[in-house]
Amino acid sequence: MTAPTVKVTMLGHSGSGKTTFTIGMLASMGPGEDDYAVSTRDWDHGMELLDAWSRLLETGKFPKFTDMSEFKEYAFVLQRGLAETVVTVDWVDYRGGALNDRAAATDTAALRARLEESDSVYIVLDGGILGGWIDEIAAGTSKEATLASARHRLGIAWTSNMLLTALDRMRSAGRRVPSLVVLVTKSDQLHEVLAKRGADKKSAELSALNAVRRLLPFAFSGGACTLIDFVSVGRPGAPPQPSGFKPPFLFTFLRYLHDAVATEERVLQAATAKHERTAGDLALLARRFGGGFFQSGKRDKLTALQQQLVAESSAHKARLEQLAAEAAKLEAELAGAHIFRNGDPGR
Ligand SMILES: Nc1nc2c(ncn2[C@@H]2O[C@H](COP(=O)(O)OP(=O)(O)O)[C@@H](O)[C@H]2O)c(=O)[nH]1
Ligand SMILES: [Mg+2]
Repeated sequence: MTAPTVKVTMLGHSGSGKTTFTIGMLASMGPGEDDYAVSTRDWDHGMELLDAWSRLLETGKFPKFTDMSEFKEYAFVLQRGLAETVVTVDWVDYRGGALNDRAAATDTAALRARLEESDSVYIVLDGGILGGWIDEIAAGTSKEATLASARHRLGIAWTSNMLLTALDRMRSAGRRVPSLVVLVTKSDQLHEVLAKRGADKKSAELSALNAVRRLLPFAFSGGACTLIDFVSVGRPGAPPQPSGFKPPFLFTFLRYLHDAVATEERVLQAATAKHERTAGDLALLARRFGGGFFQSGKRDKLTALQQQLVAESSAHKARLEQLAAEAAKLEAELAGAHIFRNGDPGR
C-alpha cells in the first residue's frame, strides 16, 4: 500500500505567521529522539524552508517570500527510521483572508474545493492582536472591545464563513469533517501584552483559550476535535526560543489515523452484506468504489468484484490500524496540549 496522504490547509490573515509556522514546523520535526522525521518531498522546498529558518535564528530576520500567489503548496513526508514512508502531507498555506485583499482573491473557488477535501484545517490567529483584544476587555473602557471588532481584526469572520460552508457541505456528502488546529502565533507578543496586566504565561494562555472559545464557538461544539496551540519563535532581538512547533503536525497525523480507521470500518460495514444499506452508506460506497456496484437493501451474496473491493478495504484498514498502533507513542508528545473534543478538554 502506498502511504496515505493527509491534506492540511492553513487559513489566516496575511502577516499572521503562517509561513513562519511552516518553516519552524519542518525544522522542529526533523530527525529527533524518536524514529519519526518530517522532510520535504521536493529538494528545493527543503532548502528554501530550512535556509529561511537558519537565517531567522541567526539574524532574527523573518523570511520575505516574494511569491504572492494565493496558494503556497508543500509536500511533506513523514518517515519512520529508514524503513518506511508513513504518510505524505499535502500542506497548503493560503494567503487569503487579509482584510484588504480579500476582494482581490481570485482563487476562492480553489480554496473552497481544497477545504472540502482537507483532513485538518489550521486557523491562524495573530497572538499579538488577540492579546490586544483581551487587554481591551480587561480595561473595560474601549468600545473596540467587541466580538465583532476582534473578528474583524483577526480576519476570522471571513475564515469562519468559508470553513463553516465547507463543513456543511462535507457533512451532507457524508464525509468526515476535518480536525481543527487553532494556531495562536507570536505567543511572545500575547505574553508581553498581558504581562503588563500582571498575567504570567499560564494565565495569559488561559485568557487566550477563553477568548478563542468565544471567537470560534464552532470549534468547541459537538463533533469538533480541536487543538489550540501557542507558537512562537521568541521575541525579536532576543535569543530565539522556538516553542509550540511540534504539536499541530502530530495532532493532525494522529487524528487522521484515528478517523481513517473509523471511516474504513464504516465502509466495510456498508460494503459487506451484513446489514441494510442506507442512503448514507451508498454515498460512502459510491465515493470510495464508484457508483453502481452496491445497491440498497441487504444482499445475501456479494459479487466477486464486491468481494475483491471488500478485501482491499480490509487490507487498508489493517494497515491503518498498524500505523496507529505504531504511532501511539507519539501521543506522549501531546501530553499537556490543549485538545478539545465536543468542546470538552480531552482527546
Ligand atoms: N514577535 C513575533 N513575531 C512573529 C512571529 N512569527 C511571525 N512574526 C512576525 O509576523 C510577520 C509575518 O509572518 P509570516 O510568517 O510571514 O506571516 P504569513 O503572511 O501569515 O505567512 C513576520 O515577518 C514577523 O515580523 C513570532 O513568533 N513572534
Ligand atoms: Mg506567508
